[in-house]
Amino acid sequence: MQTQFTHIVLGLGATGLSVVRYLVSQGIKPLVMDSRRNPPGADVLAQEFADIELITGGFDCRYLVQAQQLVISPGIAIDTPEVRAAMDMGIEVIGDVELFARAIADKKPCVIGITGSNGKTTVTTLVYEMLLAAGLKVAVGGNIGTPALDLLAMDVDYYVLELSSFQLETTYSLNCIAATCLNISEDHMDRYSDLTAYRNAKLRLYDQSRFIMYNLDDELTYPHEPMNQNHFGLGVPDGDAWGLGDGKIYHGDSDIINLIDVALIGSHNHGNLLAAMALVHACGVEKEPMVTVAKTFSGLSHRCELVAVKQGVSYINDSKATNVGATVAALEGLSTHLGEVYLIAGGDGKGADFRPLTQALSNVVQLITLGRDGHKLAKLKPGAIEVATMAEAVAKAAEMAYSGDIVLLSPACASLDMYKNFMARGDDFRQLVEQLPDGV
Ligand code: UMA
Ligand code: ADP
Repeated sequence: MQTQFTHIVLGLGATGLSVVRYLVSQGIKPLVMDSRRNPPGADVLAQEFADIELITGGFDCRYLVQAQQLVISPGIAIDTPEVRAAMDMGIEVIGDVELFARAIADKKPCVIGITGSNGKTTVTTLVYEMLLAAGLKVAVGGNIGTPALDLLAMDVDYYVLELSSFQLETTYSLNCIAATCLNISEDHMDRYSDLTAYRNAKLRLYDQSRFIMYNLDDELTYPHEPMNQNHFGLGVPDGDAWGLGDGKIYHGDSDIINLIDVALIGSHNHGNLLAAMALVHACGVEKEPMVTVAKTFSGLSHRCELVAVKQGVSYINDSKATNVGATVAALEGLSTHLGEVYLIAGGDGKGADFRPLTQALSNVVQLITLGRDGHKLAKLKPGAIEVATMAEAVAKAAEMAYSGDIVLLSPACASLDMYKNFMARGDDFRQLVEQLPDGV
């Protein structure tokens, strides 16, 4: 007779492993399933939990229909037929962040939640750094890397969570002290029927927050109905809002810092800084720790990062630009640059409509495309050059660019058709650039 399992963990990546660890710590012995033949967590599972059963290569409905709860990883679509069938039978399907929310429901630490199409990791890191600078005990996790459940062991005042739309789809009771949706632009269209469905997944965060910050410059971030809310934006702030005026960051009519003293560059990053300041302000943090971080935090690797200047040409690695909105932000940020811009783009477009890039491409003198959807991007710009490898792309750009120009890798696509992840893509770019001759 087949063993019955009350809890089934779907997916055995970083999230699945964290869920197994948590359930076992609660005295529950789950069954694990993954649709991949060789899921990445299989070795660790065998080492740490030799008695936990793993089924690979698919989701076995015979077990699913007998379970009480399925804990699903973000990489698995909730519309997967086996999962949908279980839900239709009334079986509870939740994600790791919901388990985390239930685990801390009666505890002291507060959660700050950050979502949006772009800027999540930057804002999550800024908030984390500002809370640390204020002398608080903080843990950071979620989509940024460490699964939320792996943070539970830490003794903290705040959890700062980066939340993807996938994670929010299966989260119901997070109860954040403060949260934001930074912006909404097309992403993950291979998982959503349309932009509205994607937006609705993101805005689920608002219903699970006691205070929300939306982006005045992006109507898609506005809450469906009035809430306990405030906003940030790149214009002069009204009332108690956060904004910019005469070269400074303002909270209402109090100035916080001159933009000239801010280490991050680009107007999108000024928006990120405003959001971070507003979130920590809602947690009672004073101006000084915000200013300290604003003066020193110059950005994360692979996000509009200057990797080298070769023969007067600046090479910028923006490999984390995995959607159109991020590439538009990078090109707009360079629009006042005096030299020419050479753009290397392409990869797995995740079903995106690339046309919103067209206007921003007017700042680009030469588009060089690669990857699975490179040919689609190439259609947007007359004279675009299609290449097969990053080495060819860098060589082509280096051959054409002159001193004072910029070569920007900002793919507007995921990397998975050519690389393990966006970091590997950015590292490849950087290494190729480093091999270029220095000379003048
Ligand atoms: N997969 C299968 N079958 C399965 C399970 C997964 O094919 O049964 C595939 C998925 O389609 C996906 C990959 O395996 O391509 C990884 O999925 P996963 O859910 O096992 O991923 P984890 O290793 O648990 O990592 C997840 C997040 N990954 C995704 O949402 C795809 C990580 O975000 C996150 O850091 C981690 O949990 C901890 O919370 C990564 C990401 O790409 C960085 N996120 C997307 C993004 O930022 O755009 C949303
Ligand atoms: P996420 O975690 O949402 O992917 P990151 O901070 O890692 O966000 O940045 C991802 C990409 O988006 C990078 O290319 C970065 O330059 C760009 N970016 C960062 N903030 C914003 C923003 N507010 N609006 C548009 N693009 C942004």
